[in-house]
Amino acid sequence: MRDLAFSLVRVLDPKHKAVGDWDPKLDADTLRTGLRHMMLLRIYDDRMQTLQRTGKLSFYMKSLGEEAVAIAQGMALRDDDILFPSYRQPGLQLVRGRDLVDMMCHCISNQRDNVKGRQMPVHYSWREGNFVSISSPVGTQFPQAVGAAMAFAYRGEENVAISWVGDGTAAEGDFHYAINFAAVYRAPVILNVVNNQWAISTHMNLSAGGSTFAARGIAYDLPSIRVDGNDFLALYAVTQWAAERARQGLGATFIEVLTYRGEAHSTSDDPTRYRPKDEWKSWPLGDPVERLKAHLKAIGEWDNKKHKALEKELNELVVKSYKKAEEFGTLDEGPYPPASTLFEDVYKNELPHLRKQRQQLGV
Ligand SMILES: Cc1ncc(C[n+]2csc(CCOP(=O)(O)OP(=O)(O)O)c2C)c(N)n1
Ligand SMILES: [Mg+2]
Repeated sequence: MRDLAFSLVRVLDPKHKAVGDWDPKLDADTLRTGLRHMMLLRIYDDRMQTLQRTGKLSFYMKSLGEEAVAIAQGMALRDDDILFPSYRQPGLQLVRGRDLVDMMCHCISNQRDNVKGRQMPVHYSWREGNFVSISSPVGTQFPQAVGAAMAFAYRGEENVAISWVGDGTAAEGDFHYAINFAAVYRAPVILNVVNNQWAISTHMNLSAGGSTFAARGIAYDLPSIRVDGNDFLALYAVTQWAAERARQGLGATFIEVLTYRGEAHSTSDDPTRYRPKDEWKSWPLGDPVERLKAHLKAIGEWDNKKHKALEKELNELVVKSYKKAEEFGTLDEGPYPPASTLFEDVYKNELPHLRKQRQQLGV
């Protein structure tokens, strides 16, 4: 399979038909579900970014242009497979049916925030969905996913662990520790590098080292595949293949997901300082939402009227969810989680210096 690390797996052709060996042959309902999740993610992102700009959230990060990554890859897995995402795959929660109100309460850091205001917005955590907390230091999730996969294997369980890091993060030590252990122990894990061309303002040329990211997996003797990250069907097929391999005890797969970060890195970034405005509209691999929509239309399973109606429905859902979320507190006025929660949930027994700090706070 060596060539797969240097080429590009694609299923959707220029006429929006599904072609080739990798066609996962999904039924129209599954495709429509994928489209719905991707559209919801985009609408949710737009609304949340606007709320940040009007002072209702402290910070936000969009997934624009990368919606297929979390949605297609998430849909190709089982709900009991464990997810170790970066901040760029919040869409996994939509696949697993998380309540939008809970996601919003987390971003506002209000009383219903399940991480009690201790994390930055977009650093979701959702135990019931097997969605492991996002960590700000990039890359820590990669070795954690390998460890979780090794635990599944020791216990004789069929589950798979999956993780994502960015192109910039692939220059971290954690990346190499993870793929080394994944290969040596044949861990049932899927390790993805989402090459969205940018690490904040640093272009991926500075971390790629002149070859593809997928090529790195070969050095570790891992099956390594480079896939079109804006092609819902290709992403689904490659992930399904990797998950089946892992479940059969054949070990880890390494995937480079080729895509483009459509928006700023975060609300603290201004990309017009380092790249042309709207550059993502010229990305040769197109827009993942538009491509799946065009495919559904090409096979006679979708039309513009249905699309408009769905857009309206999802817009209303997001607006309604935000109104509900605000009932549990706003960034400006609270109520917030009580200060005493700062000292809970980490240590089983209170440590002396923390007791002192808690007493100083008077909580
Ligand atoms: C260990 C560490 N170093 C630096 C940072 C600051 N930082 C946050 S995101 C980021 C860029 C990551 O880029 P990439 O891995 O390509 O992911 P993307 O944002 O493109 O999804 C950097 C440098 C950090 N959070 N953690
Ligand atoms: Mg990147």
